[in-house]
Amino acid sequence: MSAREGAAPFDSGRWEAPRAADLDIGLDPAFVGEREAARWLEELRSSLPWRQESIRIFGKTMPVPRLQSWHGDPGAGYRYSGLDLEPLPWTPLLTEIRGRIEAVVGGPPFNAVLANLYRDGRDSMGWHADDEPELGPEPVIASLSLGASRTFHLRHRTRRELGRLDLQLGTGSLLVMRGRTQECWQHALPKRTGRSGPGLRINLTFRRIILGG
Ligand SMILES: O=C(O)CCC(=O)C(=O)O
Ligand SMILES: [Mn+2]
Repeated sequence: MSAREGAAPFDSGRWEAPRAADLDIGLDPAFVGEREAARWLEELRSSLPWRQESIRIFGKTMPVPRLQSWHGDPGAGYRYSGLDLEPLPWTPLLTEIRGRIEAVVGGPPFNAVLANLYRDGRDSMGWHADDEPELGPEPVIASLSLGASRTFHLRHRTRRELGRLDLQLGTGSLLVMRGRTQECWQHALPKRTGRSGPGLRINLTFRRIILGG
């Protein structure tokens, strides 16, 4: 874990903090209770203007396998996998959730959030890191999961002998990634199919965009 000024270590009773080289993550599996998580899930599902974006991969335009909504302070624009996303305004619920997360994460305020909606187990996110230049060095990403539990994979970019780390992101869980995690590791949310595949899940990743960059 990189000990940086202002970042409390992930070692209180709240956090599970798997240790590996260049990894600085903490998971609170019960950041909010099930009832509140269910209420947030339903309100976000029904009120955010969910869109299915397209990205260009190897010259082909493909819809991303999930729905998204990008919110933030004015000017907190963001390029994501070749997409230019201008932020929509904060909603009262997103502002409330942001405050609750900032109270346990500390550090400067988050100024943007990417909301992802996974309709079922066929929706997914491929291997990537949240390492866009507008996030600056050693970004802090706080990721809240609501609804169906999904497996979250992590792998080191160069040291494949470290193997894959699998985290279960259940409803109401909060995953914080910081330090060199984005620089050195990638993460993914694989499809999970099968007869009793997972249902609806919403994930909110709060970020700090460096404005005017
Ligand atoms: O849905 C998740 O848990 C992952 C989301 C993610 O990695 C992202 O939005 O960059
Ligand atoms: Mn990510």
